[in-house]
Amino acid sequence: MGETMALLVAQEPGPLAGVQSFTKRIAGADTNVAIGLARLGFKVGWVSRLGADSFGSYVRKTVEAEGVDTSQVETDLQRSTGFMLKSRSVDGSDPSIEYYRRGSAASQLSVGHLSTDYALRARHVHTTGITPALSPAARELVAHAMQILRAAGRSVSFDPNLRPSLWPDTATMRDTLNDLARHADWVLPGIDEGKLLTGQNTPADMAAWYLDRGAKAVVIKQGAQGAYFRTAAGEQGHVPGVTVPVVVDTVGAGDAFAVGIISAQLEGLSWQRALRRANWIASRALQVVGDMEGLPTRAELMAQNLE
Ligand code: KDG
Repeated sequence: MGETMALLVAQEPGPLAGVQSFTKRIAGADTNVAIGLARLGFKVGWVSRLGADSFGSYVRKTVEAEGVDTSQVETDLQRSTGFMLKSRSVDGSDPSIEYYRRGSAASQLSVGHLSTDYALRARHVHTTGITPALSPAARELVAHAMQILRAAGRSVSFDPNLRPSLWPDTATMRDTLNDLARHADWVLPGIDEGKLLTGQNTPADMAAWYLDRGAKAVVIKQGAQGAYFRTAAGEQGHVPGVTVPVVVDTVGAGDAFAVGIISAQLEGLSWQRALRRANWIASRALQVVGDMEGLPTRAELMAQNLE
């Protein structure tokens, strides 16, 4: 659940103000994960809101074409679909981003948008730290979804996905996200996010911090270095990253990683294998300009023989 926007990616490198041509795509952490899981053959639904505008129908059609159920995506006749601009990076550094999403249709998401019946048809819910940044009502929706799914014995994953520009200040972002993380089974921060959120310096200490607060497993993403995991059952390990010839765009790699973790866990694989799969899927996302174009199909995943 959460906001998906139209994305205008610069066709040429350089500061956004000087760019003349953009390519249209979609962007949204939640649909990146939903689409990744759908490509691997999972049945996935997305809960959201879109404006009654061309960006809205573009987003809806793109997500639907991937096989994700959009029956719970409401159309708002008054508010617009958000959109964002993304620059073209040439050296693998993070691109610059400009949001046009304040007051968007999705910013009005609230508890009332989640049908309990629909939610409880799911085995798993994935949430990110972006949706709770949209508005207090959207924050409540995320907490509610996590709570009802967890109470029903389903699994819940949470990627803090820090977007400081969407929060009033760092302390609010940190406290709100740590509060939400208490409802998650699997917490998936990047190493820099983990430092900021927990105040700990090592992946092991960051993981312990979340395990002490109720998580069943914590995976710390370490970029090119791979990822570290630790579980409440006492398992831990590090899986090295996958080297890529050239990093085209880093945005979406964390979502691709989540696709690997969630799919592998729902298939009953070990954490070690889940991280191996996640690292590989994330490495694909790094090699394309869009946020979700690199996500593999089941056949592409099988061809890797990652087991
Ligand atoms: O994780 C990648 C997404 O966050 C991206 O597709 C959209 O940057 C985005 C945002 O803030 O919603």
